[in-house]
Amino acid sequence: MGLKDVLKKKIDEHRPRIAKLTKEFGDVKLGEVTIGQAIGGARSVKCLVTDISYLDPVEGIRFRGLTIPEVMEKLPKPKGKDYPYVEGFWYFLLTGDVPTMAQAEEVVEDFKKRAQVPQYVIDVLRAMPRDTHPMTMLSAAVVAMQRESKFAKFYAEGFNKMTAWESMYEDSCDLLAKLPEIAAYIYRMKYKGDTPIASDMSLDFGGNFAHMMGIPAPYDDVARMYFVLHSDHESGNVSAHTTHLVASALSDAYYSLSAGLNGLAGPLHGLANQEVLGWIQDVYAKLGGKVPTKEDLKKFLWDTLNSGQVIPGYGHAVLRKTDPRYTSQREYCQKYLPEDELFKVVAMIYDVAPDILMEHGKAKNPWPNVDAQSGVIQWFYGLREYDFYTVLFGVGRAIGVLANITWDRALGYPIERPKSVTTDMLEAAAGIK
Ligand code: FAM
Repeated sequence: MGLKDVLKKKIDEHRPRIAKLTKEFGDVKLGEVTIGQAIGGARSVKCLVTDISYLDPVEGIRFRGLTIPEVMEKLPKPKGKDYPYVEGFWYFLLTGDVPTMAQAEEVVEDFKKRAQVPQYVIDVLRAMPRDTHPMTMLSAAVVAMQRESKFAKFYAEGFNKMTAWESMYEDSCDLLAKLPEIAAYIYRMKYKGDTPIASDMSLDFGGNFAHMMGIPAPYDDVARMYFVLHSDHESGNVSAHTTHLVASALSDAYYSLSAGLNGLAGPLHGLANQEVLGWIQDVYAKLGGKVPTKEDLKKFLWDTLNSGQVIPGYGHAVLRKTDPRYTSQREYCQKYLPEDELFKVVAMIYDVAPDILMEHGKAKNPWPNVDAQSGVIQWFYGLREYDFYTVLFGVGRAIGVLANITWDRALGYPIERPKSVTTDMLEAAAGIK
């Protein structure tokens, strides 16, 4: 059975569970909402459902029940490589089943048929001023392709709720398969003297991306690792939630992903990774252009905090321990770039920052998040244009959010519509008016 057939079987099995919960247990309470949560970004309010990933505050992310090390170990990998096929991971996120090598390779071949980027998308990118942020280019390229949407066509020709997921699935595969070329085209056009590299259809998602970026192995494995690590972080984060919200209006995958990417482009979300690397280099430069002593670094971190700034790459809205996505990248660095000076600074920050943040006493989570490490690896392999880092995050994030909106359509989730209240109402609820 191919991916779509396996998915159909899973969807048929899952639908009665949602129907039963809605019909018989719809009034069961999951929690209550405080004034603090209503004002404070709905933090921890349980009002979203996804089975693609779950973020435990202590354990970190699990994809379809597997931890990051388990995913890296169990999923099929290209011959001689350390990290799994992105295509096999897509299979896994959609179905919850670890694919066999044959199943993963079937998706690799399927993606090759879908990968060609229409010329008009290239024309759109070329028409934009070269100093446009690469995230703007990525988002524009995605929404420009909306005319290709099979879901939009399906809707226009007579919508059927039971089969709507099929065209959402087709759009999601089409879109995902094209993202490596779009991202690499933006990179080569913008930063490498307008020298795009043609796609090599003999390669998988990660391999072809590295090839089109013009960065030799093991960057293909870095790309696979990076895309898997950034794919999903349950549904409440800005990029995932935005994609889901827009799709809930029956907007297609192109509209929805483009919107999600716009959220990812914010400095408190995906853009943080470019900021973290800038800060680490600043630490390095200000402390003499060499790996500092622990004492000097401690003083620098205290000065940062005392001047009212945050320690970039540390803290998280949900997590309460070291982000396993950080650990995974740290292990990569320990294996492949242990002598790199920037990595040594990053490792030393990890040694001293948590204690300092605990003593400082503000941050609920003194441990590093995914962004504390990722720029260092990209920098090491010659990808030094910080602005582009969020695009890499965006290609990875697309895997998770597209799997989610395919399932949203399969389970017939309705248009999202939380309720707002006025400040007067909050004051009345608080008993002060
Ligand atoms: N350094 C210093 N102070 C920090 C801190 C840090 N790394 N993280 C949090 N705090 C402070 C925070 O500013 C707040 O202070 P005020 O009460 O004065 O406003 C207090 O601790 C409580 O914040 P929190 O509840 O622990 O964190 P939030 O859930 O509000 O915010 C983050 C979460 C990630 C925005 C925050 O920890 C932060 O600004 N970290 C540094 C920037 C960063 O690494 N961003 C990457 C986010 C990443 F996960 C992603 O989405 N890509």
